[in-house]
Amino acid sequence: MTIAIVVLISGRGSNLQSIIDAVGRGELPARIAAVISNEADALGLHRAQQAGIETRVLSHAGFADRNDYDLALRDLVSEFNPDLIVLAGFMRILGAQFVGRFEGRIMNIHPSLLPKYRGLNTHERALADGASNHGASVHFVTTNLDAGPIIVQSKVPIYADDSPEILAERVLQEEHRILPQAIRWFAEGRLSARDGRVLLDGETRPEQSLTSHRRHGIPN
Ligand code: NHR
Ligand code: GAR
Repeated sequence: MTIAIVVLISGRGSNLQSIIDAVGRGELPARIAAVISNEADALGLHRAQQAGIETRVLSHAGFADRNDYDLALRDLVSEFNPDLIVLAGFMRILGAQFVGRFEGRIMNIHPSLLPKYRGLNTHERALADGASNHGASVHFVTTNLDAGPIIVQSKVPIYADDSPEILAERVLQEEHRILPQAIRWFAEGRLSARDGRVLLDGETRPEQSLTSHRRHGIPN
């Protein structure tokens, strides 16, 4: 069985690329039915086209309110009959009209160790706090922003001389690993969201299932 995925993006699309590559290597029993961006100039749209994937742009700018955009996006996504919707650097908050339609079938990659640093500018905030580690989370999307049940996380160290950009790059490498991993579990029918919890192989997922980051191949 191959599942159909719709990927929502807003920009660079490196996480999208990690999915395209995993599908290309035969690691995901999935096909990307469409890539949809709310930004017309998103680099990720070119990545999709290169891979022969259908693209659509639905700009939020033309809509009077969030609800109208949600409805339009819901209808556009529905045209592709996806089994799973992946937010991969998608920068618009989605409301109940959208989320309700696809309950338990939307996942997001977020650049922090949730529940820490929901929302935006996570790397700056982790550095400002003097945190010693940071990371990325894949979670199911609910109407509570960045608060849906966590599927998988990966932790990276923060070093004294880190800039937000260097830290973002370290986190991004982990994103590119855990997002395809989570999609693979879903595509294999091993992963679901039930009653606000994540089930993997029939077992409740521990809320913080951390994998450790290795720098230059040396375990820390
Ligand atoms: N929607 C719901 N309902 N739940 C989530 O968990 C969502 C979501 C939509 C996007 C991604 C999220 C992230 O991983 C995400 C998770 C955008 C904003 C934001 O404030 C915050 C979090 C995330 C995405 N967006 C501004 C807005 O007004 C716009 C910012 C901009 O355009 O630059 O929507 O971080
Ligand atoms: C990624 O770091 C992703 O986690 C983050 O934006 C970047 C997108 O990169 N997502 C958010 O901040 C969502 N609000 P990409 O376009 O190269 O995948």
